[in-house]
Amino acid sequence: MELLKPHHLYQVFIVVAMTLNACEAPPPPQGHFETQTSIFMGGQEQNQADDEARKLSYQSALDGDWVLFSQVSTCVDIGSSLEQYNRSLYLIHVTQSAHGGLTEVWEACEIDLTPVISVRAQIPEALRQSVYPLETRRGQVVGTPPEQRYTSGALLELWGVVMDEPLIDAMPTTPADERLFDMDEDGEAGVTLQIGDACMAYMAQRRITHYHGQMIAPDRIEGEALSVTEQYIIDASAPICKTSYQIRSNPARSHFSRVRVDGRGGAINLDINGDEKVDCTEVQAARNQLFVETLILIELDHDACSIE
Ligand SMILES: [Ca+2]
Ligand SMILES: [Ca+2]
Repeated sequence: MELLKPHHLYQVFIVVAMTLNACEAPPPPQGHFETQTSIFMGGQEQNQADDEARKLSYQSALDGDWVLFSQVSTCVDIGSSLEQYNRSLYLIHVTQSAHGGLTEVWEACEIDLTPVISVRAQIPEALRQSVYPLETRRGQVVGTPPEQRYTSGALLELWGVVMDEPLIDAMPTTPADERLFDMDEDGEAGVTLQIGDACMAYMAQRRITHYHGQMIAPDRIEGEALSVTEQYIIDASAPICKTSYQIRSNPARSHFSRVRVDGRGGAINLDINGDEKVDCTEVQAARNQLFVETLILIELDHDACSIE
């Protein structure tokens, strides 16, 4: 990686904090997971014999609870071009209509941003709770198992700003914009993002994502994440965190994997406490089973963000 001048380091802090998107070409879908058996049986209580006997079956609809792991690449242009990943874990409750229309409620259980030059931006819990859950109503599933394709509705993640037409309207560009509001209720405009140990940025963000994929197993969908993020820094706790920077979407390196987690059709069942629903606590308790040993993280590659 190219060396950055010291003043660039702080610029990076800010960008990292703000950037919630992704940059490059993921391997083919099957490459992200090991075999189905190892994924869904590995950490469960069933013994090896049960695992081998376990069969997955296609359901008549996607209804139920799913976990989606999203790896979205964004290119950050600060002197040189750097790649940053937003790796988010969503818990999604799906209702499917007879024609395949999908209503999906998205809870963000985790939002992790990769560090930029060793500085990591963090999403405070107050921010996360103020934004989610979100609902999309324009998703769709088409085709007949096992040849089914999925598209999500536009997942509109608006932080600290309201819009009449979120897909179309321009982002605020001045602190006086009346669409900005103290969404996380901390007394500061917009939402507050922690930028390493350096400072807090008070900002607004719009992230629009469409997930397009195909079912590769009765309990699994994989595909691409088409995502664009825009940010507006309203203010900051220190001047160094108040500068805005250019970021670029990078769909070629943005990917998602999604698994059913409600036990239907032989899928893993994360409803540990038996209350007929899956929550983020249960998802996070099973986090290692779901992804760490089976999912290939797309590694940062700053060269993938270079502009020839
Ligand atoms: Ca605020
Ligand atoms: Ca439960």
